[in-house]
Amino acid sequence: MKKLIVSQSRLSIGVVALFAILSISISCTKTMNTMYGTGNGTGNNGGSGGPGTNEVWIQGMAFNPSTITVAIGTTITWTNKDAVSHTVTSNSGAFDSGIIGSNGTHSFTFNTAGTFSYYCAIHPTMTATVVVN
Ligand SMILES: [Cu+2]
Repeated sequence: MKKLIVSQSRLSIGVVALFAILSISISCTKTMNTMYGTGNGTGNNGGSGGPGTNEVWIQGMAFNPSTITVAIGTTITWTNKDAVSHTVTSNSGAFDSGIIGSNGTHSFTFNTAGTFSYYCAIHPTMTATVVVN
């Protein structure tokens, strides 16, 4: 009888530990989404080494910020900080930069509200979003 009780309590500890691990990993995922999902539309002016307002840097094979939110009529400028060429290509065909060489820039004015997904045609795993409202 005593042995049975011991093994039951071990089982409950195991179940509790499992739930604790699960909830920790779930909250980690949520934190990651918060950190990387929304991006930073305002950027960092003032020489801190990040993209300025209405700017997207293409750096380290990624668009930074990955989501930028602007008002209708805003011109966004992409700057290629990488050594390799990239493109800024709309999934819907709304815009396409063509090849942007290293240190090159491309600007586009968004006159229509909406969510515009885009990617790099050379490296299609590079994806990002412009939200216009
Ligand atoms: Cu690319």
